[in-house]
Amino acid sequence: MADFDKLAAPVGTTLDRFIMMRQQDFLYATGELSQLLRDIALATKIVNREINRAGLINISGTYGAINVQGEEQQKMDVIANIRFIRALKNGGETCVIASEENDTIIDTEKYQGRYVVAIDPLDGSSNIDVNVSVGTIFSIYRRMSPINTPGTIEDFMQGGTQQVAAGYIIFGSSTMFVYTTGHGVNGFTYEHSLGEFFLSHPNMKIKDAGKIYSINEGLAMEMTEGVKAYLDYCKETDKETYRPYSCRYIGSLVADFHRNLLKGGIYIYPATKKLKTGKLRLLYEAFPLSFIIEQAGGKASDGINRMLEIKPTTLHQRTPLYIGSKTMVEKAEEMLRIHEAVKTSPQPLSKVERG
Ligand code: P6P
Repeated sequence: MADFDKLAAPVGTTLDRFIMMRQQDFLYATGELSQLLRDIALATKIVNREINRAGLINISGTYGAINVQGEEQQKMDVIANIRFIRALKNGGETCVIASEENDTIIDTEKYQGRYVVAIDPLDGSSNIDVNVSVGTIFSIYRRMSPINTPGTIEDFMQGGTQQVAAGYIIFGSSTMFVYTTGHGVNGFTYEHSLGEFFLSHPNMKIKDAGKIYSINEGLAMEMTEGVKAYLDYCKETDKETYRPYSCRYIGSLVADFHRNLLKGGIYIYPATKKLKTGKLRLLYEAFPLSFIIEQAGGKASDGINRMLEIKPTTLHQRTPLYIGSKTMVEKAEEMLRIHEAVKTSPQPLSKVERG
């Protein structure tokens, strides 16, 4: 009977059905945001297929161009970018797109679209050649610009607290689609044989305290005293706070973030001597992951200011990123305050910037 029970077991809730079921959660429940999320999921399935056979169809390696980040584009960067842009254009709900791979905003010519999407189509793509997990990160806002006109760059300058949805896809040992619309975080695992995402991680929450820290310690000499003090803290022995922590750094933001979300931990990409405002991008990396981590009970900052309240000024601006378990991020922030002179910035008094 066991085999029969297994055969007859329900397959679970698909992403499509979950999005439709939760549609009433959205302030503007007219189905457009649901359709947008489905458009992203469709492109994800296509990208997933290509990543899984990258070594077989000669799409590993570099494309032979440098993107706006000054980074060498991988072939899969270009393919993923094309796939997501095309899916969003054809879906019709998005009037304008900001992509890590494009210098300027992308006009979809769908001026009825009420949403704008900022996306990192394939973060960590240089890892594909060595079979390490990679990911896509997206952030969605309602447009500010008038309907029936082209979307504008101001549509992307609303600030992290104005996101209506955010998510990531991790292409790893399994492919998962994780997203929030401000009503908790839910994770879906891709069933290749059915071509569907199924709810596998309902209502995801991060532990207040973990024992994993993720940072490129090879850059430690370029980091500030506060960060170095926190790294020393991570290595000290203290049973009450599970120290010494384990250092786990995959070199793929989505993979490190996802592991920390499931197990507890902190990911740090700080300011360095070379990258004075950090390496990671505010609009399509830090903001969406910060929305998700706060919805999961965690915390995200630039080391001083709440990440979601950072004021965006340019499309590809970078930011230091401290993100993960609440008490671990707070400890890192405390170390920065103790070890680094802080000066008031032109921002409101409640905001300070490192010296
Ligand atoms: P580094 C990948 O290029 C990425 O943007 C993130 O996915 C990753 O966490 C980080 O950069 C790795 O950077 O300087 O440690 O190689």
